[in-house]
Amino acid sequence: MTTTWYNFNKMTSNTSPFPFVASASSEYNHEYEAWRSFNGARHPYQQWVTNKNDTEGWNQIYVKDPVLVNVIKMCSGTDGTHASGAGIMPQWLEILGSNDGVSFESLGVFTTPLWIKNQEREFVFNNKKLFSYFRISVKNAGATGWGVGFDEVYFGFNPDYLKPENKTLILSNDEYKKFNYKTDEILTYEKIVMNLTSNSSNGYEVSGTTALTSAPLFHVFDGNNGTHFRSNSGTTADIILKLPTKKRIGKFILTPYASSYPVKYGLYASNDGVIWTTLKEGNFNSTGTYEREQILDNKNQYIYYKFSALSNSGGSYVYIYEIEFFKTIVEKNAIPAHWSTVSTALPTSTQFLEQGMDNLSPLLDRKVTTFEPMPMINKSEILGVGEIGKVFSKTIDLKKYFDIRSMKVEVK
Ligand SMILES: [Ca+2]
Ligand SMILES: [Ca+2]
Repeated sequence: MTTTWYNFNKMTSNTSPFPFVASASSEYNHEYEAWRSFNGARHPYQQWVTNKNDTEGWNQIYVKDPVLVNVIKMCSGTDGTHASGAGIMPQWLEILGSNDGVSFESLGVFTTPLWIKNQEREFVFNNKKLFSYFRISVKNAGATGWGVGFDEVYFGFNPDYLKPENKTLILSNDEYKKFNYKTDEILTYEKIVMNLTSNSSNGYEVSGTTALTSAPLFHVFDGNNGTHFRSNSGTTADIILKLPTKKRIGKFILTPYASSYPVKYGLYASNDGVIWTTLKEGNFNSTGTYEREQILDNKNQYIYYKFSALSNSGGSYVYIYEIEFFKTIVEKNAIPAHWSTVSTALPTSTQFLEQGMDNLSPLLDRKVTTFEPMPMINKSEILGVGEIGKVFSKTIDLKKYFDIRSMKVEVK
């Protein structure tokens, strides 16, 4: 299901519109107040930043009616090079919720790579509680002459992000078993250090589109963000890298030149240099000279990888500073769904509550109580002809089942 984003990002001051209130640990100056991170607009002068040189702080919003939030989207500004733009963004953040603005509960802690301009990152956390205050605590390494902050944060809810409670305890073949959901594999990435000094060096081979003599192909693999490749002519380019040995490449980062950089791109893999498998195709949708990181859904090892610039941002060349490839390392394998044995003996009540059922208290709590005396109604008219006596009745409907332990009838 898609994420529902709450309509909080409409603030025009720290206290408007009513009843929203934004506040922060500190504010750089009147152009960088707390509310500017909840105003739906992006830098310049549309973001919150702490006091100069602070490396940590917090910003919070009060939204009055408690809501369920389990994802935030944090955005950087439109300024990529200036410290006030991407430079103020946090490398560590904690999301907290509160209903009194005093006592806060931690909902999630994250670390992030460095930010680039115009970037949006979503942070998902497992929260089932409603809150009316949301605080984002942030830290960074310190942007020269600036503090730490963020341009915009949106708050959302997605039911898919709610982790199911595992209450699957069953008795099967004299064993108490529970169901274990599928887990994803955990991947990390390790940079392949190439530091090429020619198109054929260190065991690597680079080929592709004809390059300008002063800006050869291997410049994108020389580990230097100041040296670039420039195609001789044309708005497309191919750069083919042959590795010394097969590797599972799972990520690449492209550092584009300031102009004529790739916009539409493809990343392909091959083991013979003839038949190519598409690993990813897409568009770099922002401008400027910064890194563009792409994760690849690649489960195989290949010896050839090809980056193709399928269109460029203008001009009749393709310029690229650097392409870094990263090898995938599987930290933890995926585990398929399965049943596991919890106990061969009758589980304890704690095990039942944790793994087999919800606590039904107070719904089914039992207590002994005494009703107020109730007068009965004379129903003697139901007696048939010739029958002698008196009949009294009273109907009690408590809308639920209960035991009658004793009953006392008094006749007055
Ligand atoms: Ca903003
Ligand atoms: Ca380079």
